[in-house]
Amino acid sequence: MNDLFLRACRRESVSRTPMWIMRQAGRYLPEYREVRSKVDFRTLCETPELSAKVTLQPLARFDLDAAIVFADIMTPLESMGVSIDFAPGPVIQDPIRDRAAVDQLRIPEKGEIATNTVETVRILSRELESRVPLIGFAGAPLTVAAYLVEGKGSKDFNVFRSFLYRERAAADELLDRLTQVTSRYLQAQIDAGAKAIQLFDSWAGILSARDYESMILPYVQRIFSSLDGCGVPRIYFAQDAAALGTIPARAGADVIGVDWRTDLRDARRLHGDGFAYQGNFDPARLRTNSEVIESEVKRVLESGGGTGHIFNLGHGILPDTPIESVHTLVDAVRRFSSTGEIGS
Ligand code: 1CP
Repeated sequence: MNDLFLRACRRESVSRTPMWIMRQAGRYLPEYREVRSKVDFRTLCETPELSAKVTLQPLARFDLDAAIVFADIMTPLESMGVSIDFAPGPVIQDPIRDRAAVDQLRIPEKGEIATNTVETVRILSRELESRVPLIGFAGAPLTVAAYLVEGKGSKDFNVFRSFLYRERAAADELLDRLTQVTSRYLQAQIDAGAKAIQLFDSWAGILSARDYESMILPYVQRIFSSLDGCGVPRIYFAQDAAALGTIPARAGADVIGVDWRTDLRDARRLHGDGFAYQGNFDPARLRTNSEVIESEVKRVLESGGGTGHIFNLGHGILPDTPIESVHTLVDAVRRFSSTGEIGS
């Protein structure tokens, strides 16, 4: 197996910087759109053969060093009794606004959570055995709770933030239930063969550091510490986290995902050499030209410092990204990081 990604997560020496792309399977790929023209998103996520097929699509086109199972951060919520539509982002039929709604959320056993996705992990880990590691994932408690309460995506999640400050007991109960289910779900993916896991905290940036630290961080810490000794690298990606200061480093992960707003050098200076770092090419820069892409790849590789750096985007790839740009990106990362000029 190509173990560059796992070696970089463990901060071991590598012959070149490994890379994968957040949301690497998805709408920018014509072969994904072809599958989606025949089935809706939920059916795609719930059919292991189809999710496995779509997971492998980007690997057939690009030389990537890891795969990530195709599912959504909302996928495990259905086993808690939540009804979700996708349009294309998650839409909650009955947003959670009070304690009674929280108390109705089921806390399923490990073997009952998103069983189809766990089966997909099982299929893929067999199929990828001699190729690249498979990453399992889940949404972080804040990010998932934000959708559940707001009811859909939002810029600032004002309804959710008000709920969090006003309904303290209900919010704590909600975060506690999500924490239990997320810990079990990640463990189920590891049991099924995932070689690393990533917690996506896409909306971490909506809270102040003080509020995040007192109201949210303990839950994230519980999730990561529940996986102590599981033997797989744990990645924490908190988007827009610059204002959160040292919080990402206190989550209990092995790898810190860095969005495009923060320089990787500054992240390393702040959190230290005890972590690997993942990121952080601005996905919007894939809509420029090869000159701009290549020079930015060089800059990101330099700021990543070589050892303990996994190249990635600073957030998910955008649906209107030209395929040619992704080829340019992948080739540039391989070329510039194998020369030995960058990092060591
Ligand atoms: O119409 C379609 O085909 C659905 C579009 C789509 C896709 C391809 C959605 C709805 N989810 C996904 C897959 C997905 N989502 C993956 C697997 C793909 C891969 O990485 O290769 C992953 C890891 C996610 C995770 C996810 N979903 C996050 C965290 C990562 C991030 O980008 O911040 C978030 C915030 C979501 C919510 C979500 N689900 C779908 C969309 C379009 C969104 C975001 C927009 C919104 O809130 O409306």
